[in-house]
Amino acid sequence: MKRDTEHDVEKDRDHKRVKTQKERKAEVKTISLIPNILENVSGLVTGKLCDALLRFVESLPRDTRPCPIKMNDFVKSPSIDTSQPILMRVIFKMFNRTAMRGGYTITLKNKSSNAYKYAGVVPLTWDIDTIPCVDTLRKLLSAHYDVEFNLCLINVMDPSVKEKGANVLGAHRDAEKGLENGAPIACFVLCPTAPRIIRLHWSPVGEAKNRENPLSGLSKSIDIAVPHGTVYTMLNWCQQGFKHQVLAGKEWRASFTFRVMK
Ligand SMILES: O=C(O)CCC(=O)C(=O)O
Repeated sequence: MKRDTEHDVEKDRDHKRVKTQKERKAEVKTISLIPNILENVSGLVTGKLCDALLRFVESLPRDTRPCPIKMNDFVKSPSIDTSQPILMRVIFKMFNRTAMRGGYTITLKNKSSNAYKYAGVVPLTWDIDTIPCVDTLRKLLSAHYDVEFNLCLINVMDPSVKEKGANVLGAHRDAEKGLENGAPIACFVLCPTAPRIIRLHWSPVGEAKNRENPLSGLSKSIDIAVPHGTVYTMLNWCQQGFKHQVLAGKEWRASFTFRVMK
């Protein structure tokens, strides 16, 4: 079949063109998923459960001490009350430098599952099943995807916290060794006032380098506004193909990210 008509060449050129900010903004609402890589599930979590999760997040204490003090006892011998989960900054070493994960995080896991690590560091961890609303969400998602989610990271981003990185989550992939290969990573989102933008960057590693960019070469990244009370799920080789990030926003947001530890 003859393909290189003038029209096709025009079309290709158009596709390869770098998008303007205005065009990217317009895309946010229209591109909502990538088949078999990213999906948005609405209607799975009832209003009642959503409200319970919202109340739970709002009731959580935060480690509000200055960063250098937080750093000293993120892992061991905490000098704060850890009898209940507390939102903490995650601190770890990367390339011999101290790095801090964006937002405030709580790590929850099932009693029987292995510990989660950030660059080799095991953070303070609480049991999922001591928090009934989170455990209900875990069971719902496990049944939906037919896997046993056994780890949940709660992440809160809040623009009213004037601490570096407290309101964003930088581009990263969840390629931690301890995770079950290829299992979905499901993320339930609370953003009662305004949705935040999730950005997915095409950044293939390993075997994904042999794959075609599922964004059809249109773009290196896509922006997605995930609505309040819905779940977005990274499927199959999403982690190998893409990095994901949460952009800064003007309104508070929380997420519950469920993973399967080996
Ligand atoms: O909050 C989100 O949407 C993403 C969370 C995330 O990427 C993570 O927990 O690693």
